Amino acid sequence: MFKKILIANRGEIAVRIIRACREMEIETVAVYSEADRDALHVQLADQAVCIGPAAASESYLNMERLISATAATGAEAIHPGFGFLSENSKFVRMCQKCNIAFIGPSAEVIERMGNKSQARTTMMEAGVPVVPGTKEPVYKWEEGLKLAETIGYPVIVKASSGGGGKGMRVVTASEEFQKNFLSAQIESEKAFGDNTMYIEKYIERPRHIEVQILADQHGNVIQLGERDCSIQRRHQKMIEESPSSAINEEQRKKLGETAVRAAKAAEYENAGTIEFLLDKNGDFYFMEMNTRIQVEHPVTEMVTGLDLIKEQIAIAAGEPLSISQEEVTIQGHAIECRINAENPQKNFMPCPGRIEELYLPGGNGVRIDTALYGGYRIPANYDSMIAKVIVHARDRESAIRKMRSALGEVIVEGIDTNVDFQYEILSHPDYIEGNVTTFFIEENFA
Ligand code: MV4
Repeated sequence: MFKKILIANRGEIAVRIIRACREMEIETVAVYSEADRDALHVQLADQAVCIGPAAASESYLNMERLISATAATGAEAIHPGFGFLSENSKFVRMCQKCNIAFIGPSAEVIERMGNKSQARTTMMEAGVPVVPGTKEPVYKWEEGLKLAETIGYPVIVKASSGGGGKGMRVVTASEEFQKNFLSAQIESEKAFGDNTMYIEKYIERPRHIEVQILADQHGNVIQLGERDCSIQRRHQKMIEESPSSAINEEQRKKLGETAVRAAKAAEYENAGTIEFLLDKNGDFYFMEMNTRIQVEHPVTEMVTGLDLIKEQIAIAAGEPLSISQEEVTIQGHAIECRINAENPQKNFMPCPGRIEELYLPGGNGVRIDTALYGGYRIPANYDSMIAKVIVHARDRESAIRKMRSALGEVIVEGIDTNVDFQYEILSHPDYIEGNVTTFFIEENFA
């Protein structure tokens, strides 16, 4: 096992990783920017290294400085968390060259799944259901138009390098195709330096359902059930839960088996997520694979009793998975609400600042993942997510009640948060009934 790990991240996920390391008796090295001198992860780690100015590009995204900090402190591995360099194959290669273990999949797998058009082809060939659409990448709108006619409108044009909604356009009729294809392509060229596109049938009012995967270096691949992440706004998830109320046991079994098949086709290693779209007929289709630990991993931890960060570290150290598929059980229901420093009344404008007063709930089945403390000043340079409230109860209704109770106790003074907005969602009859799609927020809280 590793003796020392460097955590190339900040905020609640850095704290989460430090805690897992401490339980495993692994020493930790935090890195921080000049804006993060007072951050909690710096105080909790065994060692801390300043890696540059506030701008992420000069600190948390600066590969050379991260590698130097790893070498200087004698850490043997880097945990990237999520965001920042977590899905950067160049960084993985750099780690490899420097004899540092990257806690995540190989550079090749990151590239194979990062190219969404290639990922689609890989899945088609493995017999994983994908949305009807193109097999080969599309570069010219004329070529795309012909394919769109055979797929049938509405279609969705997507950038191969995309994700998170960038370089994506819905097209409802032939006359609209050219301009939408070209604007998606130009956006992709600008954002990713890649003009490779693909086209799919547009699934109307879908649900977003994803399956957690663990794969070790010994060929063991297991799935830990699904998460329903349909409650999101502008491609930012807000509430995630497990299991999904939208599928039955038969669909769940098929979904899990499909996810394992997908991970094997990708030759995956470490923790990963297979994302699916679920349509109104109950059919699901592969959408993308995420090659990192995700923000919402705690809901899977709550229903399985596993520690996904510890599993990630053990996998990277060459150990076998701690459990087999047969030993995995899903117990009860878990929900996560992301708490952001933002103002829902002002179009969710970010609201950094000093935490003047802080009280966070606890109690039976309530978990808080955060790096907040009273008096802490939230810097304006990074993501606005400041805490995750996760609850676990015997069933969905009890979990919703527990979440409302927990959110009702939260006190964060000095900044605006989305806590009340989250409470409103949890009180909405359609949410309570499980009658939601990825357009729930837009349709109900506009
Ligand atoms: C789709 C889709 C409908 N049909 N693909 C959005 C982000 C990107 N990862 C893929 N996305 C979508 N792809 C087809 N063929 C609808 C979406 C989509 C969506 C997906 C998941 C969660 C929220 C979403 C919000 C709007 C659109």
